[in-house]
Amino acid sequence: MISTSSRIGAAVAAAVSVVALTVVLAPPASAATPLRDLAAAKGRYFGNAMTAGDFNDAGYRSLSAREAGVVTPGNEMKWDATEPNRGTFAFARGDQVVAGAVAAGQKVRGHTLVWHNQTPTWASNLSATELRSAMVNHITTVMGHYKGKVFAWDVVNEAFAENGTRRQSFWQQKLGDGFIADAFRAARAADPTAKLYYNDYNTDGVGAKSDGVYNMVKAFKQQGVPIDGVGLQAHLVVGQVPSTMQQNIQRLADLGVDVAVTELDIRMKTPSDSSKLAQQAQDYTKVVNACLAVTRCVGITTWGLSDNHSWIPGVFPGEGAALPFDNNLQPKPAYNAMSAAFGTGGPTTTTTTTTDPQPTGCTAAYRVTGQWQGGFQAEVEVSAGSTPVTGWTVTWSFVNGQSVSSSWNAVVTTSGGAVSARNADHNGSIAAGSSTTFGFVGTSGSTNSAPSPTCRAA
Ligand code: 9MR
Repeated sequence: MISTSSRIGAAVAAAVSVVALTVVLAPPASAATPLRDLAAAKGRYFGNAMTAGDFNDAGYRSLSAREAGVVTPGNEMKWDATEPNRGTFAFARGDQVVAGAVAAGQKVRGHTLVWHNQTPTWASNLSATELRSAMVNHITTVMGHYKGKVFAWDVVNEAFAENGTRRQSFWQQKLGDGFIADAFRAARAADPTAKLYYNDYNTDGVGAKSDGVYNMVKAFKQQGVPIDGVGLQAHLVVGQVPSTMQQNIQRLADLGVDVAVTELDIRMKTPSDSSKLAQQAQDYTKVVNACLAVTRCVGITTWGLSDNHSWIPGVFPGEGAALPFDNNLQPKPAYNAMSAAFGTGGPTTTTTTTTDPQPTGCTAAYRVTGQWQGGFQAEVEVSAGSTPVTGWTVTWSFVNGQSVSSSWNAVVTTSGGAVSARNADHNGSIAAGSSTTFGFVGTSGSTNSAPSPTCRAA
C-alpha cells in the first residue's frame, strides 16, 4: 500500500509506480506553510529558543512544534544548570528540552559550554590550573551526555569586548588567550560529530567587535583549531539592522566556517503600533535575506517565538514586542515577512511515502526538505503501527549517485548506494501510533529522486 503526505498543502502532481509515489510540490510563499518547511526548502533551518518552562504552555509548545525545526534550550544547558556543584552534573532540565524537541521532530542546538554568565562561583573562584581542568571536564561530560542528540554547540559564548579585544572575564584573566582554542579542542574530542560554534552579540555587522571574532576564526583555521561555525546572536533594534550583515556573514563563510543567526529578536519601544510593526517586518526580511544570500548561512533561530516568551521586557524596561508572534501567539507582520522571504522562489520539494507491503512493525516516509547545488537535506519519519517499536532500521537505495554527509537522530551507514539508518540511543522506542524523525544532509547531482525506504522494527 502506498500513501503520501506533506506539510505543504499545495496542488499535487503525482506519478505512481508500483513501489513508490513521488510528489513534486512548488511551495507557495504563504503564511500557511510553516517557517521550518520554507527554510528547509532553502536548505536552511528555522528554530527558536525554548526553556523547560516553555513546554508547560501548550499553545506555545505547539506553535514551536509547527514553526521551528530546531530548538535551542534557553537556559537548561548552561553551566549553572548542568554542573551546579563541581563534578555533580544535572541533566534533567536539558533532557526535558531534548525530549520535547524530539517529540516534535525538532533538532537541538546546544547552548552554551563556556561563558562568563550563568556559571557558578565555585568555577570562577578556581585557580588557573583547576579552572582549565574543570573547563575540559565540563565540556567533555556535557557534550558526552548529549552526544548524538545535539547537532551543534555554542562552545564559547560572548568572549569579545565591544572594541574587538578579548572580554576581561574570569576565563580570560585566569587562562589567557588560549582558553577559547582549548575549549574547542576539548569539544571536538568530546563529540566529533557536533558542529562547534563561537557565538556572540553585536557582531552581526562589520565592526570592531566582529573584526575581533573574524581574526580569531581566521587564526584558528590557520592553526588547525577545530571550529565549524560562528553564531551571530542578532539581538537587534527596530530600524537598526546593520547594513553590512550580509557582508559580515559572507566574510566569515569565506574563512571556511558555517554561520548561523542564533538568537534573533528585533525590539522596539512598547507599546507597538502599526508603523513600528511594519518597520520590524522589513527588518526581519533583511535578516532572512542576508542569510539566504550566503550559502554557508545555515539557519536562523529566534530567541523565543512570541512576545510573551521573550527576555527583552525584563532586561530592557519599556521595550519588547521583539518576536514574530504576539502575546496571543498570533502572527505579526514580522512573521509574514519572514515567511515571504524564506518562501520566495524556493526550489521544489520532493516527498515519497511508502508502506512496506510486508508487516515489519514500522513504516518510513522519506522527504527531501531542501535542495541546493550539489547537495540536499532530507528527513525520514519513522512510524510505529498498532504495536510499539523498541528499535528500528530504515534502509533504502540511492539510484542517482547521492550520498549521506552527516546525519542526526540515527546511526547511518552506507555501502555504495545502499543506506541503512538505525535508531539512535534516544529514539529507538516509538509508542503505538507515534512516530520519530531523523534526517541528514547529503550530496547529489541535479537529479535527486526520493527513494522508497523500508522500515524494519527490531
Ligand atoms: O534567555 C536567557 C534568559 O532567560 C536568562 O535570564 C539570561 C541570563 O543571562 O540569558 C538569556 O539568554 C542569553 C543567551 O544565553 C546569550 N545571549 C544573550 C541572551 C539574552 O540575555
